[in-house]
Amino acid sequence: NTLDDLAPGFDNETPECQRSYPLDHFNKKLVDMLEVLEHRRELTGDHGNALAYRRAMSALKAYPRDIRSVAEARKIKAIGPKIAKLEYLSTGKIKEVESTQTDEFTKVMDTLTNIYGVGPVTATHWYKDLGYRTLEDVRKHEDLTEMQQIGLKYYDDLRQIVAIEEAKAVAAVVEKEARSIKPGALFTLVGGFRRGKQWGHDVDVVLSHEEDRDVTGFLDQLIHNLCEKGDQLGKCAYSQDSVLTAQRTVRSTNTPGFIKDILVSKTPSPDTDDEDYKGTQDASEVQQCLCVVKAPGKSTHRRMDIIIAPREQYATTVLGWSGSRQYERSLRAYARQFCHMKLADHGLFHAKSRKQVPTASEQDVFEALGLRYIKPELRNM
Ligand code: DCP
Ligand code: MG
Repeated sequence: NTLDDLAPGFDNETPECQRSYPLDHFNKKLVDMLEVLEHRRELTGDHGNALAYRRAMSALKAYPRDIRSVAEARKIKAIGPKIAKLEYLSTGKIKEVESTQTDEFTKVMDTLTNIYGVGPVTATHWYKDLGYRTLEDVRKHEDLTEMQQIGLKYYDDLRQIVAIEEAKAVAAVVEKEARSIKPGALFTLVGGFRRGKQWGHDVDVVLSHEEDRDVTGFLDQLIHNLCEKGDQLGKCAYSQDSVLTAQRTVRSTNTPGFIKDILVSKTPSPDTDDEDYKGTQDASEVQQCLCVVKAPGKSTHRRMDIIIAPREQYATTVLGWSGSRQYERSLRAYARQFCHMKLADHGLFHAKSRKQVPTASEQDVFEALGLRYIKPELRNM
């Protein structure tokens, strides 16, 4: 099942999570077009076809040369006949991609789903049932969630992409403040930047420290300091108590410091497949603060995710937040299907006994799954 005559080293039987996905690959143009189609299928609720496109894209990203013919595409297991037959391989174009780019539904859906807190289901309802077409229409909507209100408020800023230099500067503010609270704090810039991307849509960081298993106090203190301190160094509008109680369930808005608004600050809810694990030892103690920040001296607001995990859950949290989303999915599916283990942000567990497998590093996780280590730069699946 190797394609040695065409693409030496590419084997159809290699598990998805054992392939290398460099940022630059040979089939970028085709993958970009398939992404448009995949996105459109998701928007119209055609999840099965969207998944088929994602599978094909994953294989193409790992494929060691540009695909040159339908026959070649057909040899790749993840590429079904429908995708292989796309006119791209003869014309270099895909008609549906071109028509999609000028299609009103897609344009409006993009506008609406670019509001933080608005997913495809809400956007479709607004488009089809309420006839919304513009942000002005949305602003008149009476039942916007707080998250959507914040999303609208920073709409233009949050659409601007973040360069890695700014991401590092933003991350450094948090790292410094965290170390002023806990000198030995562990800190990793995760997300796309860890995978070598030069641009991203937000800044994701994961923190930990060796001391307590309960990291809520650490996160509360960090959020408090970051809400209070910023380039304006104004008086904090919130007493420490109100921040500490407010941020656990709701959010703080219009704070004078580095953190401007808090979208979510809580323990993430368990995965949907977590029903079996309720009340067992593998409850997540990972805490998160999803917020909007403004770096000192900058004028554009940025989305930032600050994640804190106890030391025992740090490696898997770093792994889980390093992405890509698709790579995480493939790794978790592998753990489930071939190792009878559950891999989550908060740890690696034996599925049956629910006992945690100690993992001090990402390497430990791959090793426990019997896998070759794939470094972050090769996880751009
Ligand atoms: N993630 C997660 N749980 C969430 C959100 C994200 O586990 N609620 C994970 C999946 C992603 C990673 O964290 O792989 C980072 O999420 P982003 O959406 O920020 O994705 P990237 O950083 O890869 O992309 P971008 O460069 O667009 O920011
Ligand atoms: Mg990111």
